Amino acid sequence: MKHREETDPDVGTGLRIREASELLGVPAATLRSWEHRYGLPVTSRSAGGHRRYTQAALTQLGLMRDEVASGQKASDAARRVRALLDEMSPARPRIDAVLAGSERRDATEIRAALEDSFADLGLAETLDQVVLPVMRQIGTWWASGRCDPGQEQLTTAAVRAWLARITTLAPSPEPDRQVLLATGPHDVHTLGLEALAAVLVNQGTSCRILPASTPVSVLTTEAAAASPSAVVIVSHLSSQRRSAVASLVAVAESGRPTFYGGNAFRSPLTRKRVPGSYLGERMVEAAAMIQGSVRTAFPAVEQTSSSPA
Ligand code: B12
Repeated sequence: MKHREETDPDVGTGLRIREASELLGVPAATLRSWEHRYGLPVTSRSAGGHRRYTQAALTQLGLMRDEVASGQKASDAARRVRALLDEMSPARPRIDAVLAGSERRDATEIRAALEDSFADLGLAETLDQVVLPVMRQIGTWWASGRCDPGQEQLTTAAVRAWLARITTLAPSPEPDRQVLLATGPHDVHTLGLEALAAVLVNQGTSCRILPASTPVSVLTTEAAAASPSAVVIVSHLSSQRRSAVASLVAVAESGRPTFYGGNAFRSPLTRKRVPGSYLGERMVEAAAMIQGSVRTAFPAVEQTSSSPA
């Protein structure tokens, strides 16, 4: 008898798991486990819900296989693969320019490098290919002692200031489509939210970011008062994931479209029984998911704005 996946009429883009497994010489169960444990790669799914492996996913898995074959523990291999992918990115010179400013502790240089990247690559690519890899690198340097708290804080402040500028300079968004964004109750990592807000605002959706470490009570009060068309919760600290899930539960109970993301939810195991939709790793795709729900909530506004003049 044929496997259900083989008879699935929906052929999405990319290889099926069996084909990827044969091509890479890695058992399908191992491919599933790498995705579950390390989010590597985050596969797209067919309409029938089956994994599809794109060329980019196969490249990541090939690197992972080689790292593991060289004797690395799978968790260390996953870390190295992420670093290698950043190295291979065509945005590498832009990343290096921002990091050079960071090493010189020059906030103006950091912002100028981001501005150059924006002019060259656009907002989406600058966020996903430059800003996030830079922050990951800063995190790695911080953890290894190469970067002290002063350098980390200066870099974070410069990046946030640039994001604020990009957001402020965007054309005025639709006031009746608001997305409410917050961190978990014990998490101060707002930068990812600020990056997402920059994309949403530039797409015409207004955003309100609540102050860091938002208590559940503040979140629910604000959500009830503002009636946002979507709520986003981000958490980076694995130790504080539970409290972020409590925020998600509280918002989801009110029936509002709820989304979440961040390092604390990277592996699929951490997303089990979490209410709401996981936003994934890329800001642009996350914004597209949210815009989808905003459009459903405001179909009339969408029709008016997209009809020919
Ligand atoms: C900047 C930063 C800070 C700043 C935050 C400033 C701010 N306003 O945001 C400051 C200095 C305040 C800070 C404090 C701390 N931090 Co900190 N911080 C970081 C750093 C360098 C970047 C954070 C960030 O913006 N990440 C976003 C991107 C760069 O992360 P990413 O891995 O690429 O994320 C992927 C996905 O999760 C997803 N994603 C991430 N964010 C979002 C957001 C949205 C909306 C979407 C859709 C997707 C998405 O996309 C990415 C692509 O795959 C990270 C390093 C890191 N790798 O994240 C550490 C990091 C998150 N911090 C860490 C720690 C431990 C701390 C402190 C506890 C340190 C301390 N001892 O004081 C405190 C925590 C305080 C608290 N209660 O929250 C650890 C967390 C470890 C863990 N897994 O729990 C990290 C990972 C550093 C490390 N290597 O150990 N931090």
